[in-house]
Amino acid sequence: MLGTIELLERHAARCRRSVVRMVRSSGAGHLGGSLSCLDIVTALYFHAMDVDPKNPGKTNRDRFILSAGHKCMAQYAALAERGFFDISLLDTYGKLNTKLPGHPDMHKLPGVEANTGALGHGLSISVGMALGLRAAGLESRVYTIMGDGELPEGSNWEAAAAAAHYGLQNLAVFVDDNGLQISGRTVEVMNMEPVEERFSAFGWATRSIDGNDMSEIVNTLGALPFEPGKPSAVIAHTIKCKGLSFAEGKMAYHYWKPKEDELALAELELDEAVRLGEAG
Ligand SMILES: Cc1ncc(C[n+]2csc(CCOP(=O)(O)OP(=O)(O)O)c2C)c(N)n1
Ligand SMILES: [Mg+2]
Repeated sequence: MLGTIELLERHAARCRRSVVRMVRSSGAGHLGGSLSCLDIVTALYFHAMDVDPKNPGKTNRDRFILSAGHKCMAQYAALAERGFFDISLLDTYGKLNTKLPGHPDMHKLPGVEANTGALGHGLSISVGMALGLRAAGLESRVYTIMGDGELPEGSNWEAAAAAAHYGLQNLAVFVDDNGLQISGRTVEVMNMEPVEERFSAFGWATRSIDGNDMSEIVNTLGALPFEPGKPSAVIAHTIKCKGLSFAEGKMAYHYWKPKEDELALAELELDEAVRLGEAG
């Protein structure tokens, strides 16, 4: 029988394949960041979060905020895999009047909690939600994914201060620290290191992990909140484009508009990963 980690890895392999399916349908997409955060997104939807695909608006659900909204192919893939909608809807990604636009829209797709894509707003939204859940007496958590490239946005640090001030232990942030953003290495575009110490100095409880290692992700989720009365920040070291050998760690694949031969190569590689997962 498969254990938790193997099952989650199987879901992640299928979700990676779904990401490339969306790129096939629309012709392009934010590949790199979607693949780097995908293991975390998978663990959230299949291990950590109390959500109900049949009742996506239930009051006591956990909330997921994808602050770096351009990574939404990861969320769409996980929502489809979890049964929020039929997987064929993925083929409408990025098309006119789709429920799956290039940045997530809460008014179009059940399961999406906020409209994101303008970087630097997700943490503020998350703080408000965490405060609201606590005020309502609910045990629900807010899980937020940020990109390392959005950390320089000043609004994040107002939100970080507020989260600590209000002792929001029901808030957990994952920084998808893939070392790259749209135009170069994050430390060269705007150096925010040391990121973990920065959150810690703002009053958060912190951890650093390998954000593409399912065991580490699951252990980390099991340890939340890291300290009572504090928000938790996970600096998740990841690889941009994780899972596609020819693209891993390369800035050129931030936004991917593939030629047919490269797309076919990607499909072959990810089909094989799915097959291996199913065989395991
Ligand atoms: C306010 C704002 N400024 C600029 C952009 C354009 N933009 C889209 S993705 C991106 C890079 C983000 O880097 P990161 O958060 O590290 O994401 P990843 O590396 O995972 O793709 C930028 C600058 C934006 N979406 N919003
Ligand atoms: Mg990045």
